[in-house]
Amino acid sequence: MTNILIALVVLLVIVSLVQLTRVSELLAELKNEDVNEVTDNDNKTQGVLYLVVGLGFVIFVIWQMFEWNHLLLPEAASVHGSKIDVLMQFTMGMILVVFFILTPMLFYFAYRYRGNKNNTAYFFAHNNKLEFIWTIIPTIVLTGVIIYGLKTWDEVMNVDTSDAKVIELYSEQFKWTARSSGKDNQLGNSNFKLVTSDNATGVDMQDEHALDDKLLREVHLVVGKPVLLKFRSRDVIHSAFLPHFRVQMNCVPGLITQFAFTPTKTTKQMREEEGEDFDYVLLCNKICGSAHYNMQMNFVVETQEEYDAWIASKKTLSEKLLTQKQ
Ligand SMILES: [Cu+2]
Repeated sequence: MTNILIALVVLLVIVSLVQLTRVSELLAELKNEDVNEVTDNDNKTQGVLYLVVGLGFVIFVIWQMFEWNHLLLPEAASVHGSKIDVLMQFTMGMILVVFFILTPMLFYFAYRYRGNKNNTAYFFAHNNKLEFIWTIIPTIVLTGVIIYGLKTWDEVMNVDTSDAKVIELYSEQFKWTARSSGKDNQLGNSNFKLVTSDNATGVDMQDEHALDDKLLREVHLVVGKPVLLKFRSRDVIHSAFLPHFRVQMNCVPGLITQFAFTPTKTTKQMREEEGEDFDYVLLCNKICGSAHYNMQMNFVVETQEEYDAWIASKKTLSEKLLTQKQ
């Protein structure tokens, strides 16, 4: 009901504005004035409006930077995450410097050089020096930013994974299933042809590495220990997104993708800093269907002792098979 009322009010405002314009046009006709003629006064009004809008926009940007800053992610909770944060801050810093120089100039120039009956335009066709400056400077700066970005990407993606704990994240519309690699730290093979109602992720139980694998509804990680996540998808492209660790990787049907990282803060530490209800969360960052928004799983970062106790309480796939047979 409120929405209908708001729509009605907007409609009435538009109708009255149109009517007002028509009335002023009719008045001008009566006075024998040309409504299409732009006077110096009109230009001044437009110029001042430009200044007001431009200044308002810059003030709004500064206001939201302070007011909404708390909505941004907290400091990265992974080793590589701080590199990504520094890259982000560097890029954002440059954008802001350029923004705060150019935006006021843009609006001020529109005001300063507004139309004036006594002015004629200055014919200015070409200037090699200017062309040179505004081509070369952005080229050098952007090349630098790109090289810095590629270097960071290379450092983040090419890490030593030899002693990382291997965990698989299996995505489907609309949930995640995790598979821990068990004591041998090797995931058993899997194949989509093996997917059944009892074997929802298609694990090949003929492969001996699969016997000690554990299917999990929640992923636990040890603080300071590297982890290698392997991603699969059953249906469409999903995207595994762990915002607090600055981790994101597509999950592509028919392909295994991966991302290795080392968490640096336990869930407990984060709760002390960010509030009691904090949880590390795995989200899907590809719009993969109607319940995409609900596709998430909890991650917990804890000490080695806490992890050992938790993982020991979970059944391996071969233990599950045994209980099924009994
Ligand atoms: Cu998804």
